Parts: sequence; C-alpha cells; structure tokens
Amino acid sequence: MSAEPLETRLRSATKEVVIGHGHRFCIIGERINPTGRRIFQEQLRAGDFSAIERDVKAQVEGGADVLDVNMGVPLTDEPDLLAKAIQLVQSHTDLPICIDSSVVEALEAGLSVYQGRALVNSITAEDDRMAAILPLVKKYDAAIIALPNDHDEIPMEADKRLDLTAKIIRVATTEYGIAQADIVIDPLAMPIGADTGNSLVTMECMRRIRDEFGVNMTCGASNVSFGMPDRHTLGAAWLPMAMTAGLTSAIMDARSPQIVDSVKAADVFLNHDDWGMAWIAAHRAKQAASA
Ligand code: THG
Repeated sequence: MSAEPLETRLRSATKEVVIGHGHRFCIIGERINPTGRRIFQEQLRAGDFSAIERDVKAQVEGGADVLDVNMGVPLTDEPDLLAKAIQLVQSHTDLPICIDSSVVEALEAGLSVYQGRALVNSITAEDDRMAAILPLVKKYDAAIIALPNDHDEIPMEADKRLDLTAKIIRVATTEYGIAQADIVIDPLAMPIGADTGNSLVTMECMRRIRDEFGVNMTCGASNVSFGMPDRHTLGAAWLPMAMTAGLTSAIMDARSPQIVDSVKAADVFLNHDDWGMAWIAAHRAKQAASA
C-alpha cells in the first residue's frame, strides 16, 4: 500500500512553488554557496555582494524554481551575512529561497528577514538539532529539509535511513506540530567516486520513502559526480533515474543546460508536464533568445 503523495508549498512575497510527486521537478539552484569558492569568500568578507547578483541572474535564466542561499564563510558573522544575502536575493528575484546553514542563529536571522514561506536546510535526526530548529520552522511557518543521519554519521544501509526518516517524521509532526507535507527528506546522495554501489542505496531509499510516507524529497545532486570527470553528463543521467525513484526536487547546478534539460525532458515522460507545454515553452524561449 502506498502513502498519499504530499505537496510542499513554498512562497516568496509574490510567487508560490509547489513541490509534489505529480508536479514538475523543483530545481533548487545551488550556486549561492561560498564552499570551495575562495574568491567569493574573500568578496563576502569584504562586503562585496556583486557575485550574488550574477549568480541569481544565471540561475533564474537557467531555469531554477527555488534558490538555495548558503553563507558559510569561516570567521564571519554568518547570521548577519545570511540575512543580508537573503534580502539582496529577494530584491533581485521572486523565486522562493532555501535557507542553507548548519548554524541555528543564521537560520533564525534568515527566517526573520525572509518574505514568504521558506524551505529551511536542514535538520538531522539528532534530538538537539530538532529541538533547536523545529520551533523556528513552526514559528515562521516554513518547510524543512531533514537528513536521515545522526551524530554526524551517514548510515550506508537503506533500513537505517528509513528508520531515521520515520523518527524525524514522528517527532516533527507529534512533538513540534509540523505538517508531514512540510517535511522534505534528503535521502543522502553520496559520491559515486567513493563507491559505485552508493547510488543504488540512495534510490532504494527514495522508492521506500515515497511509498511509505508520501513526503517530498530533495538532495544535493552534484554530490553524486564529485571527483569524477564529465560531471554534467553523470548528473544528466542520474537525475531522471532518481525522479523515477521518487525524488521531487534537487539542489543542483541550474546553470547547466545539459542537466536542466534532462530534468525537463524527464518531466514530460513522467507525465508531470501536461501536453509537454513547459517543454515547448522553454524551447520557444530559447529560440527567441538566440534570434
Ligand atoms: N543536501 C542538502 N543541502 C546541501 C547539500 C546536500 N547544501 C550544500 C550542498 N549539499 C549543495 N550545494 C552545492 C553547491 C555547490 C557545489 C555542490 C553542491 C559545487 N561546487 C563546486 C565543486 O565542488 O566543484 C566548487 C565551487 C566552484 O568551483 O565553482 O559543485 O547534499 N540538503
């Protein structure tokens, strides 16, 4: 027996995005993230936010539905930086935001300035993380990404990830009053370069989480190709497979036409794009842009 498929609603001040099993895949642009970008880190430390404006534009043009915003720069006031970045992003786009931080104070600072209904990224199954973050999610009426791991250890067995998913959903709904539809599980995409069996475990988790709980799922799609050559081709193959297994959104490189097009083509074949209208509209927009 399969659980009822749930819908997660995110909003900016003026626009709503629905994540759901019967809907077009939700592309969350990963780019506004200084991890591994030394120059961007230096700019942010110096108060130069110009790269953010460029990253917003490139991802909106590339087809992002939501933008992830992470300001994890070492030795900075992350709450202040994240709040400023969120206000800046909202002044340049009407796409909803996924607020990405491991620092509770930064998540709260981001939520306090955000206009709309945000996606908070993320909690784990650890009781102290849930206790610190879920009251904020409730207070600000946000949705939450949850990772089925505890004490910084990523379980490699699907059964363990399913158990932790069940725990998170039970605690968030019964102890913190979060709607199950607002819990987005990250089934933990791991680099294929570390173990080529990783991807099958993740996809088994996706199928079981969809069938048992009906919740939406997202993951860091770039993780799967980390350390491998030709990352975009791997991402373009992996995402449609994951979509078939129940993945309904991903934090991904929205600037890559190869990856974005493969997702949009898969939406057509999964019957998530009525009459292929979105596919045709995107094609016409590309033709108009190149004319
Ligand atoms: N799950 C959840 N949230 C996440 C992740 C996840 N947030 C962060 C991360 N993983 C997803 N975001 C990114 C952002 C950028 C890159 C990968 C994932 C990336 N950066 C370049 C690289 O590694 O080659 C480095 C920067 C550059 O040189 O441009 O790929 O898994 N819930």
